Order: sequence, then C-alpha cells, then structure tokens
Amino acid sequence: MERILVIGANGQIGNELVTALALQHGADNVIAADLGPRNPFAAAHYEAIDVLDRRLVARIIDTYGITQVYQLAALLSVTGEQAPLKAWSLNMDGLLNILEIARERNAAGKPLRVFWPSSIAAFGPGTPQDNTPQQTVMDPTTIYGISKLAGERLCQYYFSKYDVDVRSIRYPGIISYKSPPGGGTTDYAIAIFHAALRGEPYECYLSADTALPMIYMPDAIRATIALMDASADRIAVRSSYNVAGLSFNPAQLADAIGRQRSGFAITYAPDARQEIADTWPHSLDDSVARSDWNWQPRIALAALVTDMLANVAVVPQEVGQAA
Ligand code: VAH
Repeated sequence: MERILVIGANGQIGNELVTALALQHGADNVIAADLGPRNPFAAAHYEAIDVLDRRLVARIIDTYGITQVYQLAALLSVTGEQAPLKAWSLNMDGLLNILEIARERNAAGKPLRVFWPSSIAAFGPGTPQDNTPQQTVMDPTTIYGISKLAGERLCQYYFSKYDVDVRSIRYPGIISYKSPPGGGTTDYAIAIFHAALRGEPYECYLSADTALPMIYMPDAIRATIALMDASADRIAVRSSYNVAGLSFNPAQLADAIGRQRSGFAITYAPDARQEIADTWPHSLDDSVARSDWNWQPRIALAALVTDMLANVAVVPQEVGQAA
C-alpha cells in the first residue's frame, strides 16, 4: 500500500495533486503538507512543515510510513528574481533534504520514491526554441531556472550514486482555475480568463507573438502520476522529462477566448517578464516521455478555454481599480 506525502500541498499543483492521489489511493493514505494552515483537501491528514527542516520532514515520513514524496515547494521564476537567495535556498535545500532522506531510507531498506518538478525555465537563450529536444544546451538566466537545472543534475546524481528512485518532469506553464497562480511568468494565461469573465479587456505583460509551451492542469496531474506509477525499468531519464500539452502565444489564446466570449479584447504592455519568456522554448519535443512511459496530452486549446470559462471563479476587482 502506498502512503504519499505531498509537500507544497497548498500550491497551484499541490492541492489538485492531493485530490487526485486521494481518489487513487484513498484519502487516508495521502498526507498533505505545507508551511501555513491547511487548504481544503481531500487528504485525511495535514502537517504544517517547512521542507527546510530535514529532521521534522524525516520524522513525518517515518511516523506515517511514507512510501512516496512529492516535493513541490519552491519559489517560481518571477518571485525568485525578487528574492534570489531565498529561492536558491528553498528550491535547492528543499530538494536536497528529500534526496538525503531517500538515500538514508534506501540504506535502511525502506525505499522512498520521490517526485520533483523541474521546468522549461531550466532552458535558456542558447537552447533551440522550437520543438526543444530532451537533451540540449541548457543555459538558464533566472535563479529559478538555475535551481531547476542544478536540481535536475542532483536528481541524476542521487539516482546514479545512491539508487534513489527520483523522477521529474520539466513542467511547461500550467493553466488551472482551482487556486491562484503564484509568481510565474506564464501566469498571464490564467489572469486573462479572470479579465474575460469580468467583461474587461486584458492587458498582457508579454507580447502578442510570445509562444510558450503550456499544459492544462488535468493533463499535468495525469502526466505526474503516470510517471510515478511507471515501472522503474521504463524510466530512462533521471534528470527530468520534457512534457508538454500544447503551445500558444497570447494572441492565439485571446483569439480562442474571443471565439467563446464575443467582444473580448487584449492589449499588450510587455514588462520585465518578457525578458524571462524570451529565454524559454516556444514548444517542446516530449517524444522521449511518450515512448518511455506512454505520455500523451489530451486537452487542446479550445477545450481548455471552454473548461476555464466554465469554471474560473470571477475574482472581484481589487479595491480602487477603475470600475
Ligand atoms: C513560472 N509557471 O512561470 C512557472 C513555470 C514554465 C514556467 O515554471 O515560473
């Protein structure tokens, strides 16, 4: 029986992953964990923890008899640039703590399977941007991307040297409606729906032709669990797998929304986030994930737009905003 710990459970991916894992394994077998008070979860258990407190995390893993850990706690690309040392510490030491616990558990004959999210942010301006291959030049320019590239190498190291069963996906921009996004460059693709549903034009901080790889949350969750459920002999990549759902630019997304919400308008005012997006891929080659563990995206742009428009809770206008 699997007992699963999700660290970073209050985040955009975390709380949907907790729900999906509870459906699959039973709520009593999923322990949600994060820094603050709990979000409403399907999990039966919640622990307030700091992933940087290795002794506490190890104690919780032993107390619950954990067999799988999803280490999702991190600062993303935009918030990372505002606090680079904090981002480096959380993103790197958080991962290292879990890998060290897994190494110790392996040595004690109690193996722990680990999931850790990388990102397209691990690529950089030297990376071929169209159909970015699994193996290529990686020269990230953000502290977030640098931590993701370093983290991928740590995952490979702990697998090769200590046989730690750690698995990873380079997530593209993830689009969802169940929780607010948290400081990412790709978050325009969520905020645009709130504007559309308020009947307002959306001012996009990226230029119209900034194509980025994206994925709808249900596909992202399905890919994550499929990777963790795959038999170890199928996992040939122990750094991190390219996985993508679709690719589009703001103009294409606005056009798809306009076809379902007549009168929707977008304007463009690129800001500092444009410089980050310009260093990232336009689209990904995820053929290795498709061949190794049968990854296959299911949700295309029109269906994504329909589902988001049907489910996004309209965020009230911030006080003081123009009516
Ligand atoms: C970010 N949403 O924008 C995250 C993601 C691919 C980007 O890692 O920072």
